[in-house]
Amino acid sequence: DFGERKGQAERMLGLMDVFLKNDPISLQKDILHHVEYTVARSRFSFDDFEAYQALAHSVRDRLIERWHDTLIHFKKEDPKRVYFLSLEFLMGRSLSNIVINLGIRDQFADALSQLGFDFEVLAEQEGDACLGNGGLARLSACQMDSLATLDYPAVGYGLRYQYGLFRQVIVDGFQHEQPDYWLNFGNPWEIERVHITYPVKFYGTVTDEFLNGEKCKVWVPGEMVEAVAYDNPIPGYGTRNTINLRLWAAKPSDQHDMESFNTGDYVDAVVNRQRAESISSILYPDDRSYQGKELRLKQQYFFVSASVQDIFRRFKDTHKKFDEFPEKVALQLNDTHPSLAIAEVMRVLLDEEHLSWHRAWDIICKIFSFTTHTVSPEGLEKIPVDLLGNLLPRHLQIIYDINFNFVEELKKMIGLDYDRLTRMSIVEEGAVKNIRMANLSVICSHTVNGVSRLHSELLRTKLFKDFYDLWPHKFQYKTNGVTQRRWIVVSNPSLCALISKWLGTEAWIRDIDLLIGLRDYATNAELHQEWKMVKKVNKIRLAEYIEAMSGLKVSLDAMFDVQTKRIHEYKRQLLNILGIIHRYDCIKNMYKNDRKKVVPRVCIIGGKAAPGYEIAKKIIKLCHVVAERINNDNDIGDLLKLVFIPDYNVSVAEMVIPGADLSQHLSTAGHEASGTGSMKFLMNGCLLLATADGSTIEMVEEIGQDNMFLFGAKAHEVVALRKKGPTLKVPLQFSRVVRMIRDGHFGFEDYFKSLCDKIEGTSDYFLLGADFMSYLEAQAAADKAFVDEERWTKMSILSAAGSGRFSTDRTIQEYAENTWDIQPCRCPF
Ligand code: 475
Repeated sequence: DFGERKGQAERMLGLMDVFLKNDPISLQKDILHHVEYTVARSRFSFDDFEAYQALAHSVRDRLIERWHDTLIHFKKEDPKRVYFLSLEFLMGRSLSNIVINLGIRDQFADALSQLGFDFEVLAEQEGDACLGNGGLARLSACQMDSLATLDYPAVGYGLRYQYGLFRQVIVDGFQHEQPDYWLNFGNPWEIERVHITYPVKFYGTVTDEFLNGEKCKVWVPGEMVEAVAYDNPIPGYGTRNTINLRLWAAKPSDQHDMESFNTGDYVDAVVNRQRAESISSILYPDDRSYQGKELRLKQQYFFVSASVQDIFRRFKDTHKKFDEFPEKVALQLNDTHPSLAIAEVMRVLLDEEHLSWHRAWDIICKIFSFTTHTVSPEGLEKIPVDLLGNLLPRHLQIIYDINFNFVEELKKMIGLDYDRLTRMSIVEEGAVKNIRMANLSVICSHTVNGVSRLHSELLRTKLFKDFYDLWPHKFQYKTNGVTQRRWIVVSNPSLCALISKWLGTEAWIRDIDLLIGLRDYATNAELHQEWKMVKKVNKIRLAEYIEAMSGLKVSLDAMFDVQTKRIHEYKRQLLNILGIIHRYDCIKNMYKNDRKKVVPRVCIIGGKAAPGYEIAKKIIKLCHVVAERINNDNDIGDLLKLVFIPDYNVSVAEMVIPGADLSQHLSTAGHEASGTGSMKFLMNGCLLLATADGSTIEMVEEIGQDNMFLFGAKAHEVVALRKKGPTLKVPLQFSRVVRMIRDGHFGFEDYFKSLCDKIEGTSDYFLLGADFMSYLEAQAAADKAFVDEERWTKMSILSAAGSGRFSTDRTIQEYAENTWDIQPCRCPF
């Protein structure tokens, strides 16, 4: 009875206020309410962590209001949505980011201080959500922030790993990995949706059956697990819009093996069921190599299948004809990791919705876009055919069919050029037959994006040249970005306030192009004073962290020189360490008087090595033995210090980046697809010492090469240099520092032998020797600039002022306009 229901609805509304209030008393009541009833502690006795929990729940309540409103608004408007599929999201902490985006940080801080708590202290209680490895994963997180802020109707899909990226602990200078069981203390930012579940099938066989006289394929699975949705609301800044990041967790399915319960051992059967959960239990910690592991493939299909079912369910709620699908759905593949979605959508359209191949394929070609984050051919994902055929027999058939049609078409276009046909085929023949996920993605996507201009050029001329020649129109690029909300507003509040003061507005937080206005004051003495103060405050914070962590006291007058990122040979942390040894050696050999001229440095290195990556682990150990030697040399004092920051993650980055004077980005040119760490440093007014690689090339265009320290071979020179190989003359300075390591100057000479072998003679693939002199020159230029305080500060201001192009707001806008074809859909306040 409608009348009665309406009456009830009115009564319910009467019982609740329309929205939660944000005045100090309401906030305090709310926090105490959660202390007592959610955290279940007495309101007269709770500690900082419990206060954090109560605070987080009060924030969560307000977040949920907006999230509901946004979802209802999207449902009503039914716009075309983008579904962002990524196996990794590196969110870090959420509290500060959320209250800032909701515009209620100060209200909460005031309310807390009246209760005797400090907002910042409570915010530090939160652990990081590390559901990703590195650049690719943090990019997804920044892009979600921009999608919400720019009001785009977007949904993120991923996996809810129970163990995030391993914690790095250093024992005697060696990396050890410890599990990151991050859900141990609960997660207030997720909403468990016990009723949003989908069955996901694995293994089994495919049979031909007849349905209404038509032959069709039926997949009879051998295993079934349940995907349960966990929703993570992502608020935009300066808007009510709050979008959804839906992460899937695996649970045993009720439809699964009923048989064994009737026949076998009950306890064994229950234990067996529980194994289903292992699918979403752990994040793979390798950020570049593929090992053809079944569990990894299961993870990929698990999250793809659940997401695709969810997308179809939403579409079918309001639409009948699948021809409208491309008008409502854009599917973004974040690298090839989710590319099974192509075969899965095809399977659903063919086998479940019974569309013809022709109609289904037509839809596929309109909905997928693909972004690749890699440069090297070895980085491209391959799946052994046997593995795929066993786990997903129907998908393998579909991929073979797609390939057959593609190769037939290709023959018509290019003739019987077998080499080229072999290269372009989705199936790689050989001792082990493989499915090339990148070829599948390129063939089935309407757009292929690179992550910087140089990267896109390398894709067109090298990695995907054959495809570019065929379909030039498919290839675009969107230079990466980072969100200024997290990387300035959250992590550097003093700089944030300073920028707003000088620009006379906070509008730059939504409209990053306004930052350029700082250029007008690049030589203003008053700004210089305030700018230096901000840097000092952040250096103090970083110095305190270093002391607490390692006991090392560092001088605030020294240049804080930082290189933090995953450890990789191509990123050349080793070049940095060799440079540090060289600097140490020079100081040692100086007359006492000359030492006065040395610019004091605190060199900071941080980053994780993939657990199986031996060379990377040796680099970490080398850093420690060199640090041990230098830091304990009384001859050196404050002139040089070396610190390794363990367990580098998002929250550590938020503290390190604002405190850096100089940051290093040393990848051999042509190897870093984009690089995003550099953008965070740039926004924080940190000067860059870098090669002309990835996005740095575009930074030079924004801030000018006078405001950066560039060095090293250019991408086009690298190939020629490698060819020269053995005839290349390596500088004496280089041989000398390598010899110091070999001769046991820092101990462990046997252990480091293979590391030294990798960079000497013909095996110096990443050209440390060839770039060494140029690197030292750039370092000398940085020293020279640093002693001229006025010049340095001006460069620093111009770096931040020129960083606007590197906001994900720009990246996302380009994706929306040129790749996804979606419009903003703003929820009314
Ligand atoms: C690039 N991660 C950066 C960044 O576009 C670039 C690979 C396999 C499995 C798990 N993770 C990965 C990456 O490939 C990755 O992080 N790539 C990085 O993506 C964002 O800025 O140059 O190396």
